[in-house]
Amino acid sequence: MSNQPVEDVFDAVAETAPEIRNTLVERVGFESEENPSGEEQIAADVFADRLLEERLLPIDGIGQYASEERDEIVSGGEGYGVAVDPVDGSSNIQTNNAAGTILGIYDADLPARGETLVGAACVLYGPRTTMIAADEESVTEYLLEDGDRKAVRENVTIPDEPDDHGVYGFGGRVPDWHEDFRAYARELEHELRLRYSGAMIGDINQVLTYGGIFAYPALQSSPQGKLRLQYEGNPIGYIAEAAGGRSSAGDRSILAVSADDVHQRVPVHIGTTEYVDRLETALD
Ligand code: FDP
Repeated sequence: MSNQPVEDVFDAVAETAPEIRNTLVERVGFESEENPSGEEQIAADVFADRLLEERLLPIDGIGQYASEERDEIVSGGEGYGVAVDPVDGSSNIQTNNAAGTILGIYDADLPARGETLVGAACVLYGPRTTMIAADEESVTEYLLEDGDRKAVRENVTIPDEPDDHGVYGFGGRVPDWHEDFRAYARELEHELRLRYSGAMIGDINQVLTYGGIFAYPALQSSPQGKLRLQYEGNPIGYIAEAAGGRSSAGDRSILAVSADDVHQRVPVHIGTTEYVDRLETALD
């Protein structure tokens, strides 16, 4: 049985995606403000955030809206909490490369553990606008056109034995990685092809298609890495696990990490089970 608020959120994202895509063309300038993580905001970040709040919060069964672009969680009554990264990979906009939108729908007050997720979705603004959406029953890839979503891949699963096409992509500067992570990356150089786009969604879509592993690991300068738990690590971890892969914060599923702050960061390792298992062994 489908979960109506979750379906309504997926519909609203499909309806909003063309407008966000247009804004990536029109609003590429920087704002004077920084977001709560201290990063520069582009006008598209702010616009997409307001649009998504306006479309998602009024949905029946949605009670809270949080996003990368604002300090406070907004309340709108009873229901699930939605945490959103309105424009993921915004630094790619300047160079005309891939960007995305990510969101997680939690059956709990935000900030919440990933184990309380009841749905998650990520939109990729590439040559085509697509959305991978997972709920408690399935993972589906949709083509988003004219405000509608059309399923193009049912039961998305991460290949568990990547052949020649398997990929890896790791964020952060190599000298800033911990030694054990660096050694693990060295091993993979012999097995997988390097793909790193600077937008998590672009890289995750490659891993979901070809198999392999994406990571933004703990850094010596930032023990929790860069990516945010509520609107990046958890939703993408949920999609990957629902697609038969694994997520890890280094020693356990990202979904098991306790949430204390809506903007907290988490080391992210996501992909084919074998590679995430090996990563955990390497970091042990
Ligand atoms: P961005 O800051 O451009 O929005 O959200 C964080 C993120 O992009 C991810 O999409 C991406 O994987 C990562 O940061 C890229 O970080 P680096 O520039 O450090 O590689």
